[in-house]
Amino acid sequence: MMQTMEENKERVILVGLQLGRNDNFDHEMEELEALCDACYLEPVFTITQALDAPHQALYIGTGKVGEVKQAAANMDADMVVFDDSLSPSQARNLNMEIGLPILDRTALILQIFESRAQTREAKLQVELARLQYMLPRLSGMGVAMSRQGGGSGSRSNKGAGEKKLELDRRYINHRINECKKELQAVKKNRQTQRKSRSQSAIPQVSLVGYTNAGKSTVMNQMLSFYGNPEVTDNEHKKVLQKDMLFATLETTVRKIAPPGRPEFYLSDTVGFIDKLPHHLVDAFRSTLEEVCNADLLLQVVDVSDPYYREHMRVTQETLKDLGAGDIPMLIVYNKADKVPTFAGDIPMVTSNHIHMAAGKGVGIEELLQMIITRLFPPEREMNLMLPYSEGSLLHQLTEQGTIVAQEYQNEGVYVEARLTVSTKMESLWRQLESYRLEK
Ligand SMILES: Nc1nc2c(ncn2[C@@H]2O[C@H](COP(=O)(O)OP(=O)(O)OP(=O)(O)O)[C@@H](O)[C@H]2O)c(=O)[nH]1
Ligand SMILES: [Mg+2]
Repeated sequence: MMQTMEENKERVILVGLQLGRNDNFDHEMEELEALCDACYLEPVFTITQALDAPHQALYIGTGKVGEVKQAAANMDADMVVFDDSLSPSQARNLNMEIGLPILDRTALILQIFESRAQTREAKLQVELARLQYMLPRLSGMGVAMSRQGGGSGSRSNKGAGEKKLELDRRYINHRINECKKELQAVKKNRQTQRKSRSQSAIPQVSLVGYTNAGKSTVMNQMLSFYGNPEVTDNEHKKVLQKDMLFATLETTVRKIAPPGRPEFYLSDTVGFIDKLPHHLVDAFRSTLEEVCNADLLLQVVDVSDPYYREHMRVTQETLKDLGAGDIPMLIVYNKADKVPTFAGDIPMVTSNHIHMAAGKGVGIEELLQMIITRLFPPEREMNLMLPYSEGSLLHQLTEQGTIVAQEYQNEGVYVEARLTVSTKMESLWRQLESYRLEK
């Protein structure tokens, strides 16, 4: 089966444009190859150009277009793949100049998402993103078609092509609305499930990070070590982990219940990538809502990837985009077994990061301990005499701590309370200090 896939691979020319001083360019080109691979396309030749700004009509310079055309003929290529997103008119011009189908990075990512989508929701989300991607590109095609139809462009005298374009556009808009409506319904259902989870007071932890970093592997190891003992089939609760881009497209939430220790929910979701098309981010917003509602994020990083810092930057930016930029986070430097300097010395733990190897089951216990310390910081008791003028301080303590006993006396309010010892509470501890009865 795989054999035939290999044989049928379409041959593509890769074209990359290095803009200004882009240090990340090599990485982007390598990633483009990996994206092609995931789409069963075989890169047979690469052409790059350095420019200060993309050519407005053709993205690359006119001379380069000739070079691409020549290379495509020499290498018997089926398509040309560009490294960034092309504007609809650039794609159309390039197609006319080169005479082969033109794909850009966005189209590749859409295609991968389409082939991976399993659930109704994921399928709808990808379809929505695809339709939104097509809409402006349709009009590009329409210009050519309306010329064929001989239409002048005036309202009363439309060419056949232009009429067809309008019908296509109407159909796409109609389908966009249908997708949105269906998604709304699916979303409601999931929100109800999430509501019951968030009301249960069990904290929620979300795995996030660049695609292929090992998020699903961490999830599966947590399930193997500490899956919910109430369900006997933790094996069935596992998610797909695989060495490919975007193995995961759905959000999965599982309960982690380590014996004798507090439980929490852990969610695994779609990974991020540089220049993730914004239609896709928008379309997957509801899938990613789980992330926005988390009490703690675990950012999984493939520390063996030479570009892992770049991946962390992209992850941080995407989280910010989603409105999850301020949620507390632990950094999981995964695949440390592949880095010679760490290999003999894992797991390695500090207060907010860990070097581990989820794939080898190394560091899972340590990671669990870090999560629990973060989610359930230790509490200390205190006795206070708060003057009546400190009403707002008492209010803060009621909100953020636990009041064990409280009595209104002449000199003020006598309070016995518990408050967590954590950096978040530092300022409150400081303000309460002078009213404590015993230190
Ligand atoms: N060497 C090594 N490989 C690992 C480790 N953890 C995960 N892997 C491998 O890395 C690949 C990707 O793992 P996944 O868990 O599917 O990655 P993911 O972050 O869920 O990826 P997407 O769902 O595609 O975004 C798989 O082939 C894993 O077996 C590790 O600690 N060491
Ligand atoms: Mg995954």
